[in-house]
Amino acid sequence: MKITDAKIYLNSPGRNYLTIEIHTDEGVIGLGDGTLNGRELAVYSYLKEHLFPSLIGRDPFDTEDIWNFFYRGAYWRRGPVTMTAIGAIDIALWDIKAKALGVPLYKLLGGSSREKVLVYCHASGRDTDHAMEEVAKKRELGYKAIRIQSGVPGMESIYGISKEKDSYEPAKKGELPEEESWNTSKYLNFVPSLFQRARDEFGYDLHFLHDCHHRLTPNEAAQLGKDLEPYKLFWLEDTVPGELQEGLRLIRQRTTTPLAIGEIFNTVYDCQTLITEQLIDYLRMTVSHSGGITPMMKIAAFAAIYHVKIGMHGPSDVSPIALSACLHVSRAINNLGILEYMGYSDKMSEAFPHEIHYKDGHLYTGNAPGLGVEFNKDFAEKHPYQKAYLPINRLEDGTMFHW
Ligand code: GCO
Ligand code: MG
Repeated sequence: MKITDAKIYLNSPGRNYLTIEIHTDEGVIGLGDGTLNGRELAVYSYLKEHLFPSLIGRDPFDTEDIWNFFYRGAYWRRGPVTMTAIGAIDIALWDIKAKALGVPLYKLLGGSSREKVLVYCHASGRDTDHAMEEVAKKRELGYKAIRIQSGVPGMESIYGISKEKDSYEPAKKGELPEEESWNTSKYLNFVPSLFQRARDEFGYDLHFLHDCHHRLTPNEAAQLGKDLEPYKLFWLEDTVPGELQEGLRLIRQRTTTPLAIGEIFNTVYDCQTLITEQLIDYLRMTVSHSGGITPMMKIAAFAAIYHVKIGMHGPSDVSPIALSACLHVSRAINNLGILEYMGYSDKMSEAFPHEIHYKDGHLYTGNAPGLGVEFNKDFAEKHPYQKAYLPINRLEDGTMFHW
């Protein structure tokens, strides 16, 4: 089998998604997702100008060599743009392999370790009362694990909360990023009361999660982790910025609240210390931003040796193509923790008809060969790309801060 063509599409059926198709001489077409929220055009040109030309004539079954060709062969390694571009191609090649062999993708990744994959959804409230209403709604839908975010008294805006809607999409359309502001003390004083209320109202049967979105120092994170210990979180996510792996050592020594991090990592070199020193409980790297299925399977196996479980990032800023790749990997690996799932609108499912199926707190793959996702180009092309950016964040005195 030989690759004959590679095509790229950037559409916005609700939000911007970058989709690729890899064509073969046997008529099998593989789909990949290269969406990188707010940086889509950089991935677009990296793929089109620098990677696609080298694909033509290659055997799509040679995923290991093709991956290494793009990773090692560029000389300039790593980084979210590069790794997301390589990831899109790798996902599409695995889709081709599974389609050509007539099996769902997980069958090529070690087969089924479980029939269904535990997922967590989001409950986002403008204040505690609203957050509790959202938790109740999600529990009604059968979710067993719920991430709770809430507006904080005295703060204008915060990660995870939309002023207008119950759901939250962080990227805002426009030519420039929006600005938010932040106050760590107000946040730290508030969050424990949110989870106390959640446990008082819902008991201990549901799993609760929380995302700090990289805004704390290690000591602040340790304080929060200790304050939250009575409420038995499933995990506390992204406490500190992810670049400094040693930071997690300080947090780990001081709290037993389980720690998760990794959505902005793109190679194993972002987390090898976190894994080998067992500084985290859950690694949140996602397939498309980490160079694809080829490296993700290796990273999962490496993490398994050190008792670290995989809890992949799967928000709506990956399309159903990448989410399906995460789902098949999650079904196959032994050390699954959980998978993030926000669902897709009807419009999105029309653009990407898919077999991903939610029931009673879990996601199911289908049995179609490959990823089980299609791309409805005609529909998607009616919704052209619109520039959108993630916000930036400043402290209340104007100092530039982490978003
Ligand atoms: C999560 C993430 C997202 C990110 C988003 C940025 O845990 O789902 O933190 O909400 O903010 O992926 O594009
Ligand atoms: Mg997060």
